[in-house]
Amino acid sequence: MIFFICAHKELVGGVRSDAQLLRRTTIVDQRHNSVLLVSAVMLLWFGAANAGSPPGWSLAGSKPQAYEIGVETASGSGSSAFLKSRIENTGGFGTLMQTFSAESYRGKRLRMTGMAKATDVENWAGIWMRIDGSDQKKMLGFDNMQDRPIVGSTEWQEYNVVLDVPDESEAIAFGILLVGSGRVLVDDIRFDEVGKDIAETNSSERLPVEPSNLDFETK
Ligand SMILES: [Ca+2]
Repeated sequence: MIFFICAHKELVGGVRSDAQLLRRTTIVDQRHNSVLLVSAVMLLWFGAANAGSPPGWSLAGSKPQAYEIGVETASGSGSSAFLKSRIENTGGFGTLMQTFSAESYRGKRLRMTGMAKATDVENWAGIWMRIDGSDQKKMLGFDNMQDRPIVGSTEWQEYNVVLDVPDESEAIAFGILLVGSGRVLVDDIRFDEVGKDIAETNSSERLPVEPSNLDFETK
């Protein structure tokens, strides 16, 4: 739980600084548009990794300076985003994230689905979603896959996070996080309203419907 609270504060702090950085970077990028275009065309053919925030996304976390985000384009299979460590001992986590209004999803159960691929993830990684109210100290919902982490090296695989969006929700933050060193790719994220028959993945909310094994006879 301590990690959850720390993560929340760091993520909120990281967004503001990154938004400012992004604005500055955009101005510089416009000056070098022609150079970037030529480079992009040359690299695209072989598959390229372009450093810098994908539009709409930012880098945050407890140690964002230890991580790098960007877009990777593989020949024939489109673009995905990467989040990777810049150093071996990161001393924390980095996340590729964005935030949007909860307005369209209030009172609904929301499932986030994303494709992810891990390479040499030393500690763990996961896709995550957080539901925020007007009081930023209190999360209304949060799941970062800590109880079902992505570890080591994996092929492309689909992952889900399911959370209720209470009526008092203001914002929905989401992304992919990487704790420690390694590299993750993420792509094709989508959000769907689901019924109450689909269980929430928020571990603290996932309580059994009934008490069980009260006579201790279950083997
Ligand atoms: Ca894609």
